[in-house]
Amino acid sequence: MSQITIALSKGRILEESLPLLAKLGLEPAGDIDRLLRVPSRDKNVSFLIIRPTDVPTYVEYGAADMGITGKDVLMENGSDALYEPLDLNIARCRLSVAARVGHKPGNGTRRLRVATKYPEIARRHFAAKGEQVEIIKLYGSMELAPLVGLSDVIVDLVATGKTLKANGMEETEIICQVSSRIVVNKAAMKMKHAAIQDLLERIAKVSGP
Ligand code: PRT
Ligand code: MG
Repeated sequence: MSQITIALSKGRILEESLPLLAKLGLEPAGDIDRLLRVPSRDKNVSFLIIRPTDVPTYVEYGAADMGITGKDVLMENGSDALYEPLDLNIARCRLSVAARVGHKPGNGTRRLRVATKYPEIARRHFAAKGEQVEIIKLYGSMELAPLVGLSDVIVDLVATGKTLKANGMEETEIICQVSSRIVVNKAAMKMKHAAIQDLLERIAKVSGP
């Protein structure tokens, strides 16, 4: 049986990945809060615990055979080098445009300023509508930007909408729905076909819509 390395996304995706893996008897066997590399209860499977944004890189270069990360991450970074065979339907949220409540942006003469951790997704979204915008790249706390005049709108993930509401903001457009996906290295898909196919089938059974 081939050895399979799976790159897991730290944080909220990990929290929702663990119960799913547990159903397959694939719990990490080690301290996932500290270790970056953890064996599983199945001796043929081991895990890397890394940031969601790093998962595509590890899988693309074959440092991991497969991985779990958010569709937002895959859309932003372009995932042509990876197979994306499975939607896990976990860590569900949406990518939205949001603005301050009551401030309808985009009527001014200057270009709309968009603050976001997702410059590519934002650029494509507004370009598709024929809107020239100025993108301001941030690494977190996007909700702050319109409140202090850094931007007119933000493009960010929304789940319950509580964070927007707490900051006096509201969604003005939904760009797309987001959930976590399995990605697979293309060479591994060929070289370790049986093992990966078997895993994918088992995961598909426990990741209902
Ligand atoms: O390493 P990196 O910085 O990329 O990741 P991170 O440290 O931000 O990781 P983490 O744990 O936040 O997980 C990010 C991934 O979880 C995203 O890439 C999504 O695929 C997924 N996800 C699902 C979410 C949310 N739901 C979500 N609600 N990521 C972030 N949020 C934010 C949201 O933007 C808001 O600020 O959580 C806050 C609460 O949302 P509300 O709407 O419920 O208030
Ligand atoms: Mg975060």
